[in-house]
Amino acid sequence: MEIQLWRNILCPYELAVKELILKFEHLIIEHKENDLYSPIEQVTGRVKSVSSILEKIHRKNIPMEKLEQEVEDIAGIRIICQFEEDIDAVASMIQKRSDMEIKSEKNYLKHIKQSGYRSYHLIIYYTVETVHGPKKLQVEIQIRTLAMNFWATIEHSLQYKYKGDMPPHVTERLAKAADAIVSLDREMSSVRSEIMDAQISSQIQSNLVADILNNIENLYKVSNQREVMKIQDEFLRVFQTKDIRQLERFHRQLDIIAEGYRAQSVSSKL
Ligand code: 0O2
Repeated sequence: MEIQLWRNILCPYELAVKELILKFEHLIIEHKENDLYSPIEQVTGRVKSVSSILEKIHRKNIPMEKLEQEVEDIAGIRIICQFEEDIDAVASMIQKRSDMEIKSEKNYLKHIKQSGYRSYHLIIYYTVETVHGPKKLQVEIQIRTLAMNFWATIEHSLQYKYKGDMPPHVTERLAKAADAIVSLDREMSSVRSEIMDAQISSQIQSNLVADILNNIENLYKVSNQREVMKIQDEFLRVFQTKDIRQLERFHRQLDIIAEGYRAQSVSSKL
């Protein structure tokens, strides 16, 4: 197969990976802007390398003409969550979307691999627009916690190092580490609601501050500068109290002041 042909094959998958990363990252932003906890912590993606594709089709005896049909992970997205409970939330978010159609799932959380590997895999159909028209592709989405990802990354490197011939003492250590990861995920889940509350509060504060500063900036353009300086000093004082209720009160008062200026400017235009 010529190099040019590989480029033609892989190009739409590159587009799919870019689009999907953007879409999942945007979901994180939307959650944060709406003061909601995001079940997605990070998103990464990759297009499988040609050598990895060749190795897979050789290992699974896949004919070249069936490559795109049978190699389901040419495009791969990895979604990292903080807690095990978030994995289900992400899977059902994907299920409800109209731009992604689930083909199959592999639940390595319920059915842990012999290596100790845990992750939730979905194969989806996703359509990209190319110069030749729409193209429906398969994409593998791996959903796992930060802890599961830590383990899988290390184990993947060791698999690469030992090329399928891992010494028993390394396998044993990895199995022990996998057990420790199960305990860690369980432990973190038990404090999930506390951690979520803390993260949501910090997000609310950050959104409030951004809103207040935006309002102050707008006021600066239309009102008396000395007055705006006083408002800014008051904001800094309230901010230093670290009391979210005071910050919310200040935000409401500022909204009323800004509304007053808006009404004034409308009536002066009439
Ligand atoms: P890469 O570099 O991530 O692309 P197979 O590919 O034959 O192993 P299958 O049926 O195609 O298996 O899909 P499966 O089992 O869902 O695995 C696909 C991907 O899951 C793998 O891709 C890995 O990324 C990950 N994975 C599966 N099992 C393990 C494991 O035991 N340890 C680690 N670290 N990762 C695993 P690739 O192609 O192997 O690698």
